[in-house]
Amino acid sequence: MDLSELDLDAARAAIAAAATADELAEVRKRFVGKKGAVGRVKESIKTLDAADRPKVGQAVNAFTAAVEEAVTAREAELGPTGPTEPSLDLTLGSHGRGRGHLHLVTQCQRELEDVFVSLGYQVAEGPEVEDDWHNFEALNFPPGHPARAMQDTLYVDLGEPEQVLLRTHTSPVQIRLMESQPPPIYAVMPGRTYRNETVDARHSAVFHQIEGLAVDRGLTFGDLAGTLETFVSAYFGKKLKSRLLPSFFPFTEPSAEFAITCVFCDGSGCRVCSNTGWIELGGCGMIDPNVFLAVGIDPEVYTGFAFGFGLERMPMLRYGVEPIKTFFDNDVRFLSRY
Ligand code: FA5
Repeated sequence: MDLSELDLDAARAAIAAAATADELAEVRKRFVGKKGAVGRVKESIKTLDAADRPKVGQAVNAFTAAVEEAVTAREAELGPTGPTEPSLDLTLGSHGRGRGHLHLVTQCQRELEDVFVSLGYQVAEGPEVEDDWHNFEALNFPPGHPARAMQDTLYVDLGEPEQVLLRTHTSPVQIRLMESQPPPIYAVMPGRTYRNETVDARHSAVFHQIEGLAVDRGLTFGDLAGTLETFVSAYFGKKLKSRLLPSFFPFTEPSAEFAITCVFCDGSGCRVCSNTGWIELGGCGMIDPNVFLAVGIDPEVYTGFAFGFGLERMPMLRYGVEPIKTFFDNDVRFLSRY
């Protein structure tokens, strides 16, 4: 872990020296990009003791915010195309050359990753084409288990029949993490997921989830509820009403469903929430001992919790975007608005 990489004076000097928008974008990447200083420090957070992670996470967030602020100020000085030599202006009409920006789902993903990094979590990813072991069996869905029918699976025509599939949720990344590192583990795992599902106002066949996993000694359902509250209020503010209801997932026991009041009807019932007044954000629960046994973790020593939330549903509720297909239509009016 080399915190000297987060050198704000050096970043500010480089930003001030950038003479064009392209140079500025390069400098930004060098300091806060995935492969830049921030990316490297975030990557090495997982090597730290759990107790040291929040401090480093907060340092990363403070550094990122200060660099972004300096970049925005420099962008304003340079203008959209950088300083220009006096020349003949051949621009037609008043259409400027707009800059692109991150998609709303990516913005939401990054915002949530930052919340969890500041809680000491690592960010991990897994493959979208999965095998049956990671997507189902290690998660305590044995072959023929009726709960498999809850996830309308799209199979890939590879290898043995029905052994390779497009992952139906981000939970297989939990298995990959637990197979590859010993506890304590605190991780979030965002990514794209696929289901052979009928599209409606809040369901899509391709969507994103963000998974959370914590494995340590002595974790309880109270830790899970507190973590959910922290991240939901960080994204939505404290105003929304939420509820946890008993539910079932083969890989958690007890399991719960987390929902917040439908913002489209204020809880009175509408098309988007199927007249229930609530929109489910995700499922959660305490890791089932069978899952620990499948990955070689001793359930007598460790406990853990996990959750998996639909990513699109968060900006849907924060900004009142519906139906969910709006996120995938690529209508430039939607893209440029958020
Ligand atoms: C799961 O996918 C579990 N893996 C969640 C979980 C993780 C439970 C860890 C316990 C521990 P579920 O099928 O309910 O659960 O999906 C979770 C969330 O994904 C839903 O609440 C919803 O917000 C989102 N989601 C599910 N299907 C769709 C869909 N077709 N379109 C958009 N979002 C969806």
